[in-house]
Amino acid sequence: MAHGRLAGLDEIVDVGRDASRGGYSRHVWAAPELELREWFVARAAAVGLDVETDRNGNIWAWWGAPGRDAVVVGSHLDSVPGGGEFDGPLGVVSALDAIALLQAEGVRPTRPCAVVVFAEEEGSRFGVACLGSRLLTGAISADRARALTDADGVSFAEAAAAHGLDPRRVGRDDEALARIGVFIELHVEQGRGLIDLGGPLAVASSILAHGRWRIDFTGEGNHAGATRMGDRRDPMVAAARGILAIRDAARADDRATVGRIEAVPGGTNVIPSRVSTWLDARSDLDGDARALVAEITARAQEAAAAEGCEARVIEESWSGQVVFDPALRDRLAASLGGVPALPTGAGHDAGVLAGHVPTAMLFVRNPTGVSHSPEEHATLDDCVAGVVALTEVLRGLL
Ligand code: HGY
Ligand code: MN
Ligand code: MN
Repeated sequence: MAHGRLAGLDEIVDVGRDASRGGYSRHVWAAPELELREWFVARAAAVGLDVETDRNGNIWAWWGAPGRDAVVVGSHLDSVPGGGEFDGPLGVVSALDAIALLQAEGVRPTRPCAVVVFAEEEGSRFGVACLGSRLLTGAISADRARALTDADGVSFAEAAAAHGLDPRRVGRDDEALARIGVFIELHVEQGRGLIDLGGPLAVASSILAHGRWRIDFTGEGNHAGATRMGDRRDPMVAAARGILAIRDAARADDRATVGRIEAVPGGTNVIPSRVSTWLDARSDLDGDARALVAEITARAQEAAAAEGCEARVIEESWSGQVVFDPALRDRLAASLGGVPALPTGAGHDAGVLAGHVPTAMLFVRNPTGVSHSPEEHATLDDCVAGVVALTEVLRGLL
């Protein structure tokens, strides 16, 4: 097995390393993500591609003239807090490498072709995953997106304006969407699917229905020393009960996670007045995911009431189940010698686009089976196999 990494990944290996969390923190329009954008522009230019940023902050690198019915391939460069090296960048680097290989073979595309980098795929800064592709397709309204705020209270509109976009022009972009004839996203696999199957590559079959909800537990802020235990309405205790209830509400095939919690005002000697928890819930079918959240809502309210508190559940985003275009999936799998099809629990820009254009995904084996963590991995051999497969797929589409 070869060691090392694809040259493109090697070039960005130190960008956005997070010394306190481990891994990488590359949030949209923060310094590391801006550096990655610059790196992408330079690397795309080196392959002879013409780069433009659309009105939602997504970057497009065109091989030849932009136009309709294009073969578009790409992924994202942002990360979760303390994320891995491959989630996003592997798809971008592989796309550029695949085009360079086709150019070296003297291939002349018969239709337009572009590499795209979607903005804020993880929603780590503004809370809504796949924000760039949701804006492009109109899956989120421009008004709602403009009003989203980051942890410092900076709105998406303000951040967009500070980075060269016109916030009045963010939103559904029918012209950009009409250019996409087919979209292919290569991605590191994020579970154990390919470990279990013992192969380096798969195509995607489906994505779980999923969404994000903020659950606000409210009680009475008070003094940690002066308030007797029996006199408290402590939303931190309500949240603790609520989180256990969330775990208990989820069945084996569901996914329910609280990965983020915020106490207000957040002092060691202060009983909080509010505790916000963020729920990420997923299930195979839309109805199952909705039923899970309804069950969680009821249990959170019960848990809150037991502590004299209240719980309010606010939906922040929703993505229905995605079944990828079966004909395209099968065509890709066959062109790669019959690789397997795998479902995934992770969301992707490909999932957003799948409702609008024929879309497919290629997965590269992750030998740790771990993702959204510094432990995420892909061997050089498997990454090379991914680039070769993507090249083959593009050859068949161009
Ligand atoms: O959250 C997700 O599933 C994705 O990685 N954005
Ligand atoms: Mn991710
Ligand atoms: Mn990703």
